[in-house]
Amino acid sequence: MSTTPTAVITGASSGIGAATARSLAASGYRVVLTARRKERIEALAAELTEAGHEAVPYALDVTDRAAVDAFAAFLDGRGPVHVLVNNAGGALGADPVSSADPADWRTMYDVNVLGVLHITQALLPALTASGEGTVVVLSSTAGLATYEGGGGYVAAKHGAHVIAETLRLELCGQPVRIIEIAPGMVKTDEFATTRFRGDQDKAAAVYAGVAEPLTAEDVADTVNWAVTRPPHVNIDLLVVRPRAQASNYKVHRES
Ligand code: 8X3
Repeated sequence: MSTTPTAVITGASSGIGAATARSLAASGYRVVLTARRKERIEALAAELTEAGHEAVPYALDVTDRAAVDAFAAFLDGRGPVHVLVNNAGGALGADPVSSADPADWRTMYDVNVLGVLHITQALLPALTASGEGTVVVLSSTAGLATYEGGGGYVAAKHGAHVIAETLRLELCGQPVRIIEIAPGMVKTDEFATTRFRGDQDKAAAVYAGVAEPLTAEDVADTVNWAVTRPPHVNIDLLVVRPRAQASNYKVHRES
């Protein structure tokens, strides 16, 4: 059986997930790429394989518990899992609490909270079997503080933050560490566009005048650093923002 460590990345089809997959593959991990969009993860797996890395694509919706259990069964017998990067997530809408659509909140809770719960529960045996497992929860600065219009996303990301905090307590003494990475403003192809349902003007306004928002690669680099610390070192929580952002609502914009 291969001695190459295995890293599973959710939401690996684009943005931070894809960048994290590339980064961990370059660091010698066999990467298992999961996302709903099969063609995208197949293309990324082909790119990584072409570059001499080990990459396995597996189409998966983390909100579907039965599908997550089937994925865990697929991995079973293929060796332990060393790293799980819970990256799948996202925002939908920026409405005030008074008028937000509960359906958006449900969707955000499903992917940002239950998605993390499903796959972390399902892969914990394989992570424990590695003898030095690492669970990364990519939360957000929205998981630590609130802002107007953040409503449902802030609530969901607080949920992801609480999962990380609680798991760290519950797994203390077991060979699995829990790392939470909380990025602030990251400019990716899809985050703001998805949030504003394809409205490019609203999406662009999020980053307007900000000289250098973080990139997906910046966050991937942070994830890579955290997971490649020696196994006894636990980076509990790491907040990463662009220099131009001092808080979710204090952003320097050049006019
Ligand atoms: C993204 C950060 O400020 O859009 O997770 O909520 S923010």
